[in-house]
Amino acid sequence: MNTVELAIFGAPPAFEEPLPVGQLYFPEWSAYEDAMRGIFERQYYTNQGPLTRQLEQALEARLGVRHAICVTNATIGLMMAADALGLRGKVITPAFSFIATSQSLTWAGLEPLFCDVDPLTHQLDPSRVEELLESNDVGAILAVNLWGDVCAHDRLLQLSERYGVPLYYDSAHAFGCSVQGRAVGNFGSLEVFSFHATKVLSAAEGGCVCTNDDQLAARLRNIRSSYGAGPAVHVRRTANGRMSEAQAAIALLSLDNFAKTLERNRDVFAAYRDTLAGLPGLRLIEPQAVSATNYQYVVCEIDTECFGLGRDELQAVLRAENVLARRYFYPGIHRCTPYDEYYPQVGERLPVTEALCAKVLQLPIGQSIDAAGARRIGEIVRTAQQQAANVRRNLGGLA
Ligand code: T4K
Repeated sequence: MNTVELAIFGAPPAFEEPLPVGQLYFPEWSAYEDAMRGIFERQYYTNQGPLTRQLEQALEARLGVRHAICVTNATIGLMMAADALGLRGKVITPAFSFIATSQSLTWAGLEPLFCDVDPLTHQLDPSRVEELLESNDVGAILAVNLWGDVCAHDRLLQLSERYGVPLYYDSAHAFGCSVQGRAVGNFGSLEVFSFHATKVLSAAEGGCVCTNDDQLAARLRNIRSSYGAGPAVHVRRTANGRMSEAQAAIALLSLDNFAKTLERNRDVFAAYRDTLAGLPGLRLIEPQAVSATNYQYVVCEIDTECFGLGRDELQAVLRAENVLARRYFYPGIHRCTPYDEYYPQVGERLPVTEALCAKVLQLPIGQSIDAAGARRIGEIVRTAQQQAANVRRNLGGLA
């Protein structure tokens, strides 16, 4: 393995252009132009247009799910889901997630009941879920399928049935994953995907709620459209969660390219795995519970003592190389506004979340990087570890 000259010591940055962490797939210009021309010619821009319907059918067929309801973004999909499920009160959910997970509950008038996660997989810990169900009046479980992996669904389902509370999923990170041949999108009462530009299937902005429950789907379709839509069913209130035709067009093109996206991600992930293998104090998180993953994120844990540098120091080293590694998720949701004010002491019962927020670092994957780039980043990380004492001195004691 090569040792490289580090930019923090004055070498030129390893990459000329900044390398972001997200997927950032965008179609070829000519395909994009054709799709936009079609929309202009039809003069039908939103409100369940032909491309949105086509996308929903393609998603239903691909996932083997009865209903795929496309929405503006996953955040509003999660808000609509909480209303469609008729939830009240406290909802068990991880604080180790993107803040949108909990914000969806707050917007729906619900209270997130933060639950700790598994230290190895980072997914919601069913034992901690059970403790919270025992000691609280709980309205639902909102689990998050993180990092192209999934939660311990069977155990969560048992708990949801035993305590009579619905189980639903924020699957913003899990499009394209499956568990023993069953596509993610078919688990729990419903699942919500994100099609944000940083996600493996992109509509630039967008999302989708999937369910096999006809009644729930009818409610979701009504909530999505301000005047209601489809068969008249009772809903508490409606919103505007509609996906535009431009978003649907991009998502359809992204879906056409999906096999290539997965192949590229697999190669990049394998290159990271090879170059980072055996590095003291660094653990690369590998999806555990899925039979197929999307490799949407490259997540590392940095153990400061063993690696010789802290996570933030390594991030500074990488930034100097134009590698925009991110600290997803930092801080934990429980330490963000307004939750830090609502629940100031909650960190005490989230020791795993607290530890992960201090040591997790996300490396680039997606369109802006190939396997050679991933190897280069791996070599930078390896060199930083080998020269940890000098790096630390140079950075001047960054935490
Ligand atoms: N649940 C979970 C578990 C989630 O992770 C998310 C979203 C949601 C729910 C909600 O889904 P949506 O409502 O968003 O559909 C990003 C994404 O905006 C967000 O979608 C994602 N999770 C989250 C994990 O990451 P930021 O604020 O960290 O992204 P941002 O804008 O800093 O972009 C990341 C990097 O990519 C930067 O270096 C800039 C670069 N970039 C970004 C965009 C959008 C580009 O170069 N071009 C671009 O177009 O949240």
